[in-house]
Amino acid sequence: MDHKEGAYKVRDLSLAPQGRLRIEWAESRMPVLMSLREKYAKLKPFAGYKITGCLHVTKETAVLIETLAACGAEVAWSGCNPLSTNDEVAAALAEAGIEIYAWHGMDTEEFYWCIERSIDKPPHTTLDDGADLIFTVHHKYPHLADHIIGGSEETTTGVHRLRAMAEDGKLLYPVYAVNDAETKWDFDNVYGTGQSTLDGILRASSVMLAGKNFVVAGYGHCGRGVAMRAKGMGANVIVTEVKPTAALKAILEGHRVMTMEEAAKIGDIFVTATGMRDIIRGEHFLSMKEGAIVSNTGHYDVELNLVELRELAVDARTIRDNNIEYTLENGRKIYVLADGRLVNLAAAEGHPSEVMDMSFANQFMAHLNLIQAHENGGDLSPRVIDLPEELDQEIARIKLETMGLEIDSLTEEQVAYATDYAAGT
Ligand code: ARJ
Repeated sequence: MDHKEGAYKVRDLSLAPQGRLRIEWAESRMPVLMSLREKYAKLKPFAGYKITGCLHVTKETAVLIETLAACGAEVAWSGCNPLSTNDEVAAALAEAGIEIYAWHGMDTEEFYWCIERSIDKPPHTTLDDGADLIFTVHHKYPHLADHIIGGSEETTTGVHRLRAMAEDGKLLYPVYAVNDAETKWDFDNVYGTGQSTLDGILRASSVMLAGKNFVVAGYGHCGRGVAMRAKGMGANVIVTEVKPTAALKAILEGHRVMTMEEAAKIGDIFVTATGMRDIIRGEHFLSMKEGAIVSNTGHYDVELNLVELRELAVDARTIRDNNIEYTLENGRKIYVLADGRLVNLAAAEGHPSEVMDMSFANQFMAHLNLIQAHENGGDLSPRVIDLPEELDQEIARIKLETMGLEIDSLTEEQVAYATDYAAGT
């Protein structure tokens, strides 16, 4: 492990050149974020501010980190999942002088050690995916909140928890719900998760999807994307849900809907995307077919109850990277991918750069808004804040432009018609 006290801790600094190539590849596919870099690198709006982030250390995240740094920020970073760090990318960031504490395969104690090092020098803003950094500040170092202007949160699970915290009056500073921007959840969560989850399952298993019973637990935005792409590959998709409207959407989309108890008996491949714990439990593992493949794509590793699985297993061995074969008392074999951690980031590279481009443009703007509110006496009361709708349109507009696409605009008559309450049949 390469560790320079106070500056970085990564797996192996000599991996930096490979990491740099990956980052350059991502840059070439992230035109919106790169255009923000070009625009604000001249103005240096983050000069004099420290931004601490806790988000998967991938090539896309590196483009965000280096954009913040190019715009004047002092950046410190840790990964938000023990299995999602790309060691090459982490090395390249350390070599570029970023304060980074992240390596693939860390344990829980090391995970929190990394977060704590990233706030040894108090940040002005925090950037989370899953809220572990902001919770560490709130639960263990609440005095830091006096120094912190605000934060941002990347994902659905994190935003849910922060809203609950705000309702209880426990939130100490304002947090932008980046996840809730349309150019985040309606793209990253759907098309990003759809592609990267299948990518992770395929890298870890290399199985044929066509003709398989593919069970998706949870038909939120992430589950919808996974189901759509699995269907496109020829799988027979089965959806399990607890929410009536979500189940209805799944059935009208052409998927089958049933309980997990029923799905467990016939599924070949399982993916959880619910944000809830214990979706697949001991009783389900026991009723599965020989050779069933089980994975999770939700943020936390609580959706598969692997404690119960391990109790039921008489044998376990790693059969391929990110794929453990459990032999049950009943003689059947069950394959668990990426230890039940988010399979798209642990077994593949996460969402493609093209979609993270928009998510991270929102992140960048959230921090810019916080700093500007701080400098201009804006409202910084503790609450969960939505990004403005105009920003979604602006990000989508730049994205379309970089894709070489043009769209129509309304004529003056059409604009007037839209609000003309005298018009009718
Ligand atoms: C960094 C990624 C990537 C990637 O935006 C996505 C989200 O909400 C997550 C929940 O933890 C994962 C995050 N994500 C997906 N792909 N973050 N780089 N390539």
